Amino acid sequence: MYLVLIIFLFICPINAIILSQVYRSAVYHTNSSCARLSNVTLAGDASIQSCIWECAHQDQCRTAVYFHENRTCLLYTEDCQSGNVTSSESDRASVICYRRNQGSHTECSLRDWKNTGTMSVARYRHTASILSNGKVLVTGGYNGVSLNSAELYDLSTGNWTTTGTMSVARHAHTASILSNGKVLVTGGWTGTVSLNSAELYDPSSGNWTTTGNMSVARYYHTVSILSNGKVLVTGGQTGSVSLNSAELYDPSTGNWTTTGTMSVARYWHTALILSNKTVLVTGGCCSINTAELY
Ligand SMILES: *[C@@H]1O[C@H](CO)[C@@H](O)[C@H](O)[C@H]1NC(C)=O
Ligand SMILES: *[C@@H]1O[C@H](CO)[C@@H](O)[C@H](O)[C@H]1NC(C)=O
Ligand SMILES: *[C@@H]1O[C@H](CO)[C@@H](O)[C@H](O)[C@H]1NC(C)=O
Ligand SMILES: *[C@@H]1O[C@H](CO)[C@@H](O)[C@H](O)[C@H]1NC(C)=O
Ligand SMILES: *[C@@H]1O[C@H](CO)[C@@H](O)[C@H](O)[C@H]1NC(C)=O
Ligand SMILES: *[C@@H]1O[C@H](CO)[C@@H](O)[C@H](O)[C@H]1NC(C)=O
Ligand SMILES: *[C@@H]1O[C@H](CO)[C@@H](O)[C@H](O)[C@H]1NC(C)=O
Ligand SMILES: *[C@@H]1O[C@H](CO)[C@@H](O)[C@H](O)[C@H]1NC(C)=O
Ligand SMILES: CC(=O)N[C@H]1CO[C@H](CO)[C@@H](O)[C@@H]1O
Repeated sequence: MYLVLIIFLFICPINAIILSQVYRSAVYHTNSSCARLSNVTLAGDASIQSCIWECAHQDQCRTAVYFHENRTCLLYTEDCQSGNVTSSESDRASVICYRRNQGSHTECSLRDWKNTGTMSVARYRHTASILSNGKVLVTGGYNGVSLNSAELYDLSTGNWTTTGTMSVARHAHTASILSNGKVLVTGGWTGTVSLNSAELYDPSSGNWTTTGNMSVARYYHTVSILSNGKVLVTGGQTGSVSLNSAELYDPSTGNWTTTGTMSVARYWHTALILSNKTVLVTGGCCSINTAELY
């Protein structure tokens, strides 16, 4: 039986958050699906201190379990003394219990779904972007008509407020955060025509300004912010025609230039920036299994 009670007190120096106790060896299970925060396999020379550090730096962590054999650190939202984290009495492990200060106390149920503020307008095929100030900007979309409105979500209150209106109603468009903090909205569909226009949202004023037009009107396209700050737009549809063209936006001039075309016309495809800074484009409508690099 492993239930040896090893009690030692550990005062965490970080942010004065925590008093913790490490108290026994066993494998621990939790019976609520929301309770597991993450598991981290620590580097070869890592110790239990690294597991404590991981828990200390996750706001919701209240229990950490460190497996000595494989140096795996599991983090839970549940209080280890609640009875919801239970022992299976097998492998050698240490359980770290955190008692967080008042105010940082969180319940497992935070991981469930709950309602928050309601937008002023119902919308789909809209965009949502996290601004550098932490607020969320939602733009355009469709709800029977194409929308030009935009709203801001304030996570500290859970409320939405309307903000500046785009010059054009659009859905199936894109929104991207530029390195200067502004939001670039491109293209889209009005319901009757595809759009070549682009607009910039300034979070500090809540205003929109138009910027250069793309050379091609497009919707269902992709946008990637390149490491040099320029913005790559690929493919999409114009009217009912699928596009293989790509264009670059320069935020310093507000102008677009065309760049190399893809080998295949694509819409509803994906574009990702790889760790070596090339752009990987995959698939697209319809039945395209090819991928290409920019
Ligand atoms: C580490 O060991 C524990 C106990 O044997 C096991 O439950 C866990 O799955 C292991 N983790 C990994 C990542 O292998
Ligand atoms: C145990 O988990 C259940 C469901 O997640 C929760 O309702 C209950 O409050 C938890 N018990 C304690 C003592 O935390
Ligand atoms: C889950 O934890 C609660 C609270 O400790 C307990 O009452 C319940 O029986 C547990 N459920 C299962 C399936 O272990
Ligand atoms: C958020 O909205 C609710 C409901 O309209 C209101 O009662 C509350 O005062 C608002 N909070 C803030 C901080 O505006
Ligand atoms: C920009 O925002 C400011 C402050 O919110 C407002 O006074 C001004 O009228 C706006 N300008 C435009 C062009 O919308
Ligand atoms: C962008 O295109 C629209 C029509 O699609 C036109 O009205 C507008 O003047 C153009 N803007 C610029 C900056 O060229
Ligand atoms: C941007 O485009 C405008 C209008 O086509 C042009 O007058 C201007 O010279 C361009 N700026 C740059 C830096 O290319
Ligand atoms: C990045 O990775 C791709 C895929 O392996 C490769 O084709 C490309 O040459 C790489 N680019 C650079 C700059 O290393
Ligand atoms: C023990 C455990 O839960 N391991 C999981 C850690 O996370 C990886 C990836 O999320 C899972 O594949 C492991 O099963």
